[in-house]
Amino acid sequence: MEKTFLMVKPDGVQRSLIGDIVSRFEKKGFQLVGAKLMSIPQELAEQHYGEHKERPFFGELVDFITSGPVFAMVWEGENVIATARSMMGATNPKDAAPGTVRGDYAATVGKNIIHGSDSPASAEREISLFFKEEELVSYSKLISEWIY
Ligand code: IDP
Repeated sequence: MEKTFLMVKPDGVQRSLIGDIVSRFEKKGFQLVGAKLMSIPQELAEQHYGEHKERPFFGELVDFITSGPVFAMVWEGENVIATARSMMGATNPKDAAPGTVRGDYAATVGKNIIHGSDSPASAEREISLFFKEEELVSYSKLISEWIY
């Protein structure tokens, strides 16, 4: 089963959106297999956003993601990587469709509430950056046979 890394960013935590966001993915039928509220150390933030190192907003991005606690999660399900991205909405909330997390709750690209891995390679990389193997839980739910 595919896994992805999702994270409620500091703005989403401050705005009390953890429960709503978890609920959306649960109701969709995905399964939570790891979660923690944490403060991101500077070095982890720089690694996580390493692909944006040369972008003009990199410093701002690292400052923002380390500015308060985040809620880091690993979700499991069929096609969860791509489906979670579409449930998050476009990176810039002005382009995000209503019904998506960013479309419903965010107003600017710098404070867009949620992060989600954009490919199988980034999911693997980000899960291992944020979680130790023993922090992920493997379990089955009887409801799965009504989803798949
Ligand atoms: P994603 O989060 O939808 O995958 P990325 O292009 O990987 O989007 O960008 C990472 C994060 O960097 C975005 O979620 C957003 O918070 C921030 N970001 C992207 N473009 C800009 C920008 O032009 N100004 C400020 N922040 C930006």
